[in-house]
Amino acid sequence: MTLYQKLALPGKKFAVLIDPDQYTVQALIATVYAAQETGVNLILVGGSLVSDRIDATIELIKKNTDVPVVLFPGSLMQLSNKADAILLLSLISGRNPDYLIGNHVLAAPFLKKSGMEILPTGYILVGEGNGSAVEYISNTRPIPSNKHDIVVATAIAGELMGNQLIYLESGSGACKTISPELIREVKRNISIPLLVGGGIRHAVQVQEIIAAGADIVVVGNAIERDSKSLEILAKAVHN
Ligand code: 1GP
Repeated sequence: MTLYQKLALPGKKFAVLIDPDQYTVQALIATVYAAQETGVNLILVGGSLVSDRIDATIELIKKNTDVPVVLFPGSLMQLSNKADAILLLSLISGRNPDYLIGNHVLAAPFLKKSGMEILPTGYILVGEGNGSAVEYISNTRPIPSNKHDIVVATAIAGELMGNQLIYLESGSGACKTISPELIREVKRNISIPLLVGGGIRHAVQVQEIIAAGADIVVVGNAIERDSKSLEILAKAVHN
């Protein structure tokens, strides 16, 4: 069974995002063990700016767990063929051609050769334009969070264009997570799995996001800051 087929199976999934720069080797191994123990479904690896070698981080993770490792590349510098799969992100909330096709062309020969599973993902940045790292680095504007109709239309377009996943992103460390109302509306209008991430810190937020229809909840920052939250948030997803 491919990873995508597993992701599309019924049941809520929990993805932990590892930004290699934010972990010591020891902390990374501890987090990976905790991920394995608590039934984390995916480990995403990436960040807006990464100075550490992605390959080494992925190899270390894979040595310590069999949880699938998926690249979540912030740029072409974060490509690796060591992961199980890659979120091939199209930043469809934005209008920067590099993040819609340019980088994909540059990466395509490498990705084809890598043999990794490719997960085409419509990536939708939502927020008030308060300067998230994704917004700044990608040089795109997010869709304002009260413009539900535009977010929904963007998600529908993402699916119609052949993406296999839709990712609603409010930006790493965001003060406001994607609202349950917006998740509900997007979910009602698409038939592919929906990832939601950005600013999720508490179990109650996870429960609301899951209840609204998210299929995969992504958490990075909260776990970097406090390793105990991994267990609490994983329970909130799976219970
Ligand atoms: C960022 O959605 C992810 O791309 C995770 O966000 O780091 O705020 O959990 P956090």
